[in-house]
Amino acid sequence: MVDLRSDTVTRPTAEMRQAMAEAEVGDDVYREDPTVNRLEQRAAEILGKQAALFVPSGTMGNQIAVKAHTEPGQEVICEQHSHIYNYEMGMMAAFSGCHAHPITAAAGGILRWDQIRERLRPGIYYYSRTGLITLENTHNMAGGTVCPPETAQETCRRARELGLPVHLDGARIFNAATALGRPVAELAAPFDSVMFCLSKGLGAPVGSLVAGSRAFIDRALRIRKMLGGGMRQAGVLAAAGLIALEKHPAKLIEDHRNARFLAETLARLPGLRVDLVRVQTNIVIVDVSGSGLGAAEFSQRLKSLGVLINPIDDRQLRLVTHSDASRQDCQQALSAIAEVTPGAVAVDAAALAQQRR
Ligand code: TLP
Repeated sequence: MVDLRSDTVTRPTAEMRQAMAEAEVGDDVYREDPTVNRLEQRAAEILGKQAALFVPSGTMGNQIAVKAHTEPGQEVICEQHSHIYNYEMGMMAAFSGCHAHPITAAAGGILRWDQIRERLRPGIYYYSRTGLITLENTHNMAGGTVCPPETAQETCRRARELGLPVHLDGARIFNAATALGRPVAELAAPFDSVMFCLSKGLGAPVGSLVAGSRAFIDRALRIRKMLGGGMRQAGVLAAAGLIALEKHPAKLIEDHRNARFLAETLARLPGLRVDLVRVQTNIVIVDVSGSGLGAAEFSQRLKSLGVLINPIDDRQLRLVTHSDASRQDCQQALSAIAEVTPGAVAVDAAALAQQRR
């Protein structure tokens, strides 16, 4: 099977498995796991923050940040198609007692300060107060788009002037940094807190980190425990995470090239539409409605040809490249897509690849 459902599907490398087997461990609830401590320290250094905390998932990392920054009854500003709003089971309400104030950004999913400013609540006592602003970089459902650093900087600067914290869902911040050719620390710098995932493009089997000030992480530690996220000998997981952090950022460029290759080839197939401007990292969203098939049916047919690609709505599929999907796997996926697309000319993906070299 070629699996382009997500970059979460990667298996740990041999090097990760060996490091996991040999990891020095202790009880992390007592903060005595040396490998977890090392991972947290490295993550904080790379992000340029005072401290970081290892958490089992990106969802937990985001929700810890919401709880740490807010009080019940407040509003959290987020983008309409963001992960924190759509795919975290309403946890900001269920756990933090906050409600989401979603704002629809333009097609690229990039929220700008002028849009946010209009939605801030005035300081009248009977309004629900804005407690937190969240941004997402890269923006998953907009197609892995990168937030321009100046846009994020402006939002954070203006929010700080008003005493409002800003959290970054940076599940794929390393992809953003790769696309921009800038250090991750520079993209993380303006934010009060940042969550990033080891288990996506960085290839680790489990885990994410939240990073911020020492005081924020002290609060986050307590909240992680409230959620049952104290993980004891978690060094076996952190060991893989350390390799992900040191070795995998350099590999992301390959995932981005593969996504570009997929997108450009798909854009030439009759019946399919891809917005190439939005293909900036490792995600490709393709509208298959012109093929006469719905996205679910399209996905089912691909599965029968050995290719896994998920629909994200009735019309669109999302393809995500990662370190376990080679250029050849992408070519195989393209051939299957060409076969499923009625009226599509057969695509010789290999020949196309040759042309591009
Ligand atoms: N994204 C997953 C799915 O849940 C959609 C994926 O396959 O892309 N923030 C962003 C931007 C994400 O894309 C995800 C996961 C998360 C947070 C949550 O991370 P996990 O799955 O570790 O809880």
